Amino acid sequence: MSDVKKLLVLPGDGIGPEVMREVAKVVQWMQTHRGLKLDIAEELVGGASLARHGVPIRDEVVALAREADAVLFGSVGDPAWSHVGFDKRPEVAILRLRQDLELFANLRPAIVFDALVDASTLKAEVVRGLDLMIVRETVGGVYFGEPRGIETLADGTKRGVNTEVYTTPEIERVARVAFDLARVRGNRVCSVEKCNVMESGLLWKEVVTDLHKREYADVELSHMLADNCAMQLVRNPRQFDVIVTGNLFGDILSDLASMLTGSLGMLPSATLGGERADGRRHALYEPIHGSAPDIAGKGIANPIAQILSFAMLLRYSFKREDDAAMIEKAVSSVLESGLRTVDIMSDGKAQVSTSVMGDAIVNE
Ligand code: GGG
Repeated sequence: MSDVKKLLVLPGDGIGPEVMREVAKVVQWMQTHRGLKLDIAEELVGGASLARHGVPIRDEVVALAREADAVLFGSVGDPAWSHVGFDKRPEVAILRLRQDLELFANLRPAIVFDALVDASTLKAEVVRGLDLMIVRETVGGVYFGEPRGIETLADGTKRGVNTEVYTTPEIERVARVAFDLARVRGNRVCSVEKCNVMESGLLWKEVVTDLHKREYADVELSHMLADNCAMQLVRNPRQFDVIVTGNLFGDILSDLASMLTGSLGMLPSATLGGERADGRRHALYEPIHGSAPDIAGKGIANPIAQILSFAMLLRYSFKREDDAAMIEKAVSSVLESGLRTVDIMSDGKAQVSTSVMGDAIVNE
């Protein structure tokens, strides 16, 4: 087997290309100093692809993603395309990659760096040491369930429909990822749904409970309604180790959790999926934040979530734990030194641009 890894880079829209430029510096450093051998391809997705090719993602790009050892994704979303139908929205790029490569388990770690306890929305004593993993299901649920669409009724009013659908295998496979992760972390899983009002939530709870009984009785399992979970994350986030939940709740709860760490610009993610032809797993790495059109082009975006996404790529896809840990340590040291992008700024710290933050992490 060749030790050259195929990496597909998809910067996307808005701040996506800006923060990806900083990752490129880290990638270059790893190639020069750590013997990382990469065959890198870069392609347009999202609004950038719509503008050039008329589609949010081309079939050729999906094929490249299928062949790649890992995909490093930026962010998609562009207000210029907000008026168009769903099949022509920039976000279709990421939804299609998740579906076509069966990227079903999105790992979203929310970790509070010691240097950033004061940047958290919560009091330092509530968040210090927080290390939480949200496992979000990403190819099912209300994002993809049928029927869906907007129809015009006989009286001229319109009706918008989405449907939450989950099957037993879909729930089991993502729960398995959560239980396996818990075993090498704090050994606790909290399964989150809304079984008090939703049939899909009832099935979710039943399937997770059965799987736990059959295969994971050694892991502590609890269940929580999604609304209660949102409240508990703000009240006492350290009660959680691994949270496993559906597509929509996972998206919302992880954005909430990001503010416990200081900023949406701090949270990376890994989305793991189906088997490739060679038996290995497809995987895509992206920050949880979107394209942030309001700050795009200003050189102030925080590149840390994108850089930490590359660290997750090294850990999960390339099995380079030492290199992943080195990047995380560099981020921690730079934050300790007092450098801050504007989103994590607090009194007495030095506000720096996207590229100065990237350079500082590489130097470290
Ligand atoms: N890097 C994440 C990103 O680009 N998000 C855009 C988005 O809206 N994605 C849909 C989703 O993840 O729910």
